[in-house]
Amino acid sequence: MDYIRAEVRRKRVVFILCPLFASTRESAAVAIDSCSFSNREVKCDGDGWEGEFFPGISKIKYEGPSSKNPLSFKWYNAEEEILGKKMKDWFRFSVAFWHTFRGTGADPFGAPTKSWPWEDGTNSLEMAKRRMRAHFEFSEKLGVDKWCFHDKDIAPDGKTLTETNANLDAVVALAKELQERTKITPLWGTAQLFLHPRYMHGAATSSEVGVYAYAAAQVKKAMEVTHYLGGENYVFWGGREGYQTLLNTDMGRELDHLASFLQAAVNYKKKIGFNGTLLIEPKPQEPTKHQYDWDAATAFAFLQKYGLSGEFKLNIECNHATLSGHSCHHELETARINGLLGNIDANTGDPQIGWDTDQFLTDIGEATLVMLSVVRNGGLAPGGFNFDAKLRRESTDVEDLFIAHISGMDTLARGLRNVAKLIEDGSLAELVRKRYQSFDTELGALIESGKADFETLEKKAIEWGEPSVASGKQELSEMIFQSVL
Ligand code: XUL
Ligand code: CO
Repeated sequence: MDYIRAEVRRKRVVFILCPLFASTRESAAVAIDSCSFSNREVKCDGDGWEGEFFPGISKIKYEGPSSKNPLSFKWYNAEEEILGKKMKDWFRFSVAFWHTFRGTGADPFGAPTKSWPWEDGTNSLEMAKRRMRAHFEFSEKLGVDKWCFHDKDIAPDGKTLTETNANLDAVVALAKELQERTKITPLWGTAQLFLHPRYMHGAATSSEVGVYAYAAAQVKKAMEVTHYLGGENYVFWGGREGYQTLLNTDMGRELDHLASFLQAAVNYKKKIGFNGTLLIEPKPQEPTKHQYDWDAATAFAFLQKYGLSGEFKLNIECNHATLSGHSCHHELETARINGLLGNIDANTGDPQIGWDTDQFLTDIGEATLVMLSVVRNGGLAPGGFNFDAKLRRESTDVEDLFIAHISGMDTLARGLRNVAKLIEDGSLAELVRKRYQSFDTELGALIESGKADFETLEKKAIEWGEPSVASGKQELSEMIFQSVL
């Protein structure tokens, strides 16, 4: 299975395509953004890589459940129609640039483990461009036509904000060119407001007004770039919007600041004509002890309090859901019944590990529950499924990047197929309908229209006497659910 590594050879082009800029690598990389494409041969001036990044892998195909080929889909068949929609339209899968192309395998106890052939160990602009080309080739071969990014993982920082923005523009220009050729566009973009030490107290909730302003400038630019690339959503994940101790924290003031920040984002979005959905991604903690967007219900209450409900939806991440003590299904349903289900960061945690392990989802039962919410929601568009998931530290072959995504896509595809079976069978929906049928009555209608006062209800209680209480049929519901897996 390690044949790719053997086949891949780092091929360096020392600016033969661009003699004008041959003096230094960096100057060539800054000046040139154009690539030429022919029969999969991609040549880009100045990024030091010629030919394919994944030469041993061709476009991943659907081969059906009996296939033993790890580089094929067994359950995900993009064009197949299920429940009235093509599978690709139910999912709208996206590759997360930060995990797949910036994930190093490092953990708090150990050094990076990945050594992808295209990486040269630097965070240069040249490297950023080469990596971007690798990303588009990867997604095209995988058959995924969306991607998600943080501003910081696609381009290196400069010495000043102006230089940083210029670096981002240079990489974005290349991304735009690659997008035009591949038809791969951003599901969402975001600003990374948690890595740099300036954000140690938070970004929009920092105690420093200068940091608040800097974060605003960063979000402004990231929104512009997402808009320019045709992104369909924009995400706010408040990694450091929270506290370590309430003893040194004015929580009320910080939440007011966060609301002002998000309102300014709404205003700017309208100003630049960006029609994408703004998404809040709840997470209870990590890196802070307590994050303000704890879970879907907390985020909803926050949006309501500050009059922002109509302007935002939620990006539910399954691993964040379990960190907050809920199931992913609970978080999805909470978002859905409040009209807030906008996107899913598709991943899972480990049942024994208490932190955000960001694993690819492989549990078919879990995937079926996820898809139950998605189908009830009528899909996610303009949102989709972003694989906010990473290879395990110990998975170090290039092909593992493909296998992980294929496995995640197949698992969710099985979930969708199972939901179709559940719907066709109809007995679970019938069980739920029957459970509430006492409300399909005159009194039930009065209650559900909010018109039943306590006097009327007391009269009924006296008239009817002790109510009869039916079985909840939990085991039967579980039996029906199991039967489709
Ligand atoms: C962190 C997380 C982020 C967001 C984007 O737990 O999920 O990657 O999805 O900032
Ligand atoms: Co996420």
